[in-house]
Amino acid sequence: MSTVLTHVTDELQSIFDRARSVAVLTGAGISAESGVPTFRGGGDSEIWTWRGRPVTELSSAELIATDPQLVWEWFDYRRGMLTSVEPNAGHRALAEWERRFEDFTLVTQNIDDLHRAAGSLNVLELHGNIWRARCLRCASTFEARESPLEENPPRCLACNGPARPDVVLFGELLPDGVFERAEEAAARADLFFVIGTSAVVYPAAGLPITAKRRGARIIEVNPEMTDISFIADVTLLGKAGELLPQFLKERG
Ligand code: BV8
Ligand code: ZN
Repeated sequence: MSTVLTHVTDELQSIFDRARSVAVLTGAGISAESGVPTFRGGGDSEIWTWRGRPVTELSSAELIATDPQLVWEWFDYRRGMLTSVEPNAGHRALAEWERRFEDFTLVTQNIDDLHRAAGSLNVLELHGNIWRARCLRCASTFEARESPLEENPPRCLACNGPARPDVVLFGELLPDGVFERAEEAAARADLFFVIGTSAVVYPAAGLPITAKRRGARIIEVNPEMTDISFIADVTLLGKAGELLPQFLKERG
């Protein structure tokens, strides 16, 4: 069972300062303080629904095969929300951590691009990116930032074919290579942070388990206990935007 703390103690700080290889897995919770809805809204509250349908149905391989225009309307709605949000102190702290450690890997389940907007340079996006589209005809990908969409579906810049969101939907495989690189980082980490995720979606949620098995110390950052708390050495109970910057504070 993990030690539950509500702030960064001197002992936790020295574990952080001594770490040689750090990996971080983030989920929707790290964007919550930017005003982006999470999928499960915290606690065991209902999963996020839109037009009466749950995210697991709206973001699914099944629905994009049967109703791609509805899936684009759902992503257009979410893109519309993201045009007015900024990264928060939690995102910015992780961008600073990247500069502090010789071996640092940031893995995110989020598709909101906020880590990159906060200055993180090397981000492994397990589930793709809401601002990128992929052509169904020639498979080329391109930035599609207009919000709202001018055309549904957007047309490929190369061949004018119909495009889909370049996002991994439920029931779809992750992009080649990304998960393998994330697993390598988890396997060599001596310190692994699990931040803002309910850890129910696989294969992402398997990364802290790999890290633990290979000897990493696991620190969870979340206002509530989760499915992964049982393998955490420490659960920092609280908000990422308040807790992550504490690791960067100069200590007297
Ligand atoms: C795969 C992009 C192999 C889209 C996402 C039955 C049918 C079909 C599939 C499955 C099935 N059963 C299991 C599966 C596999 C499935 C899965 O795991 N399903 C779950 C629901 C059980 N996985 C897949 O399908 C994956 N692919 O398995 O491929 C395969 C292929 C074909 C056939 C068979 C096998 C692909 C999964 C990727 C799906 N795409 N995102 C989109 O964004 O719309 S997943 C999406 O949901 C997110 O990316 C993320 O991964 C997940 C949401 O989880 P969280 O990020 O954790 O968010 P959540 O709201 O749950 O939690 C937020 C947390 O933050 C909370 O704990 C809260 O307390 C905390 N918090 C709140 N505020 C703060 C905070 N923390 C810190 N600070 C705060 N301020
Ligand atoms: Zn094309």
